[in-house]
Amino acid sequence: MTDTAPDLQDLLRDSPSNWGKWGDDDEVGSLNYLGAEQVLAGAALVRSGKTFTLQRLIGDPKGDPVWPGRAPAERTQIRDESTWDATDAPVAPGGLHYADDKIEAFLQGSTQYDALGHVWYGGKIWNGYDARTTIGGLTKASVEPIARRGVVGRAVLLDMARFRGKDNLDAGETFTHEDLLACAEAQGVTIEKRDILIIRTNFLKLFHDLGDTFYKGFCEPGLVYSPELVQWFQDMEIPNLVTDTMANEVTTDPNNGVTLVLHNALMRNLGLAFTEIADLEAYAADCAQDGRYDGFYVAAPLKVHRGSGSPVNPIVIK
Ligand code: UVW
Repeated sequence: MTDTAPDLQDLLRDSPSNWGKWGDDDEVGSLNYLGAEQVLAGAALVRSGKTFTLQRLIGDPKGDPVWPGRAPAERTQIRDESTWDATDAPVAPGGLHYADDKIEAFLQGSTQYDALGHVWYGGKIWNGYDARTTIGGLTKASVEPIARRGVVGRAVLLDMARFRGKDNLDAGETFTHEDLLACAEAQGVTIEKRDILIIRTNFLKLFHDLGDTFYKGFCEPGLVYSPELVQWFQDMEIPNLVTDTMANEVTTDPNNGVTLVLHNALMRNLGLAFTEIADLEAYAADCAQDGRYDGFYVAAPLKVHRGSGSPVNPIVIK
């Protein structure tokens, strides 16, 4: 926070809230907007059978982009053919050999769903639960209820990089809901109520292009807070925001100096699910080629007890 940055409690004092809307015990928030009608509308978009997986590779030989303070996943080989070079190697009847490995990973260190209780201010997380329910692992609004439910519906890709005629958006570059609408119009697609929004910036291309200097003055591009933007998300009943950046929004709001305002205005207050670090390249190239920017989206993070997030490999089917 800069010296002059307002407190989130003051900035978002009059911001809309969905706390209590789906009951006092709700833990999946705006995903409640995705009912049978939305699933069927999404499924009805399947025409070509083309599928696109949106997860970035874990253990990319070129490196895995992670939010500052997190480390990329480390995979360790536990057993492989060399295990059986040892004289005390395990012997299975029939001569079975096998490979085993494990990863040590931040649950938010790859393409991921955030739990609704992942961020907060003022001592309260989503739905008004006490922030102390996060201590030692989330007992409220963890990623587990999202994982149990799954996320299925109509998705619209908004290719902001192509719309702005760029390979990738620049550090700190912002856009608003009005820009999303202009992008949709240029792409010939309509954003409907309860759509899952997928936004492409291709910013993380720079992680590999720039190497060590990538994190200097770190500020991702993305959506920027305004009361009108929050109200638009509320009116449109958007259940899920998916982007190819680490945090789905401009890191530091250029208008007020606050970090990750929308995590709070959209996730904490409205209950919007956030999906981050998606790989949208093959999918976006196909949309640009066939001109179809809507598709059937299916995703489920892993069922991690008390987890504040979880890796995911969403699929879009056209
Ligand atoms: C933070 O909110 C710090 O991280 P993420 O971008 O994973 O939501």
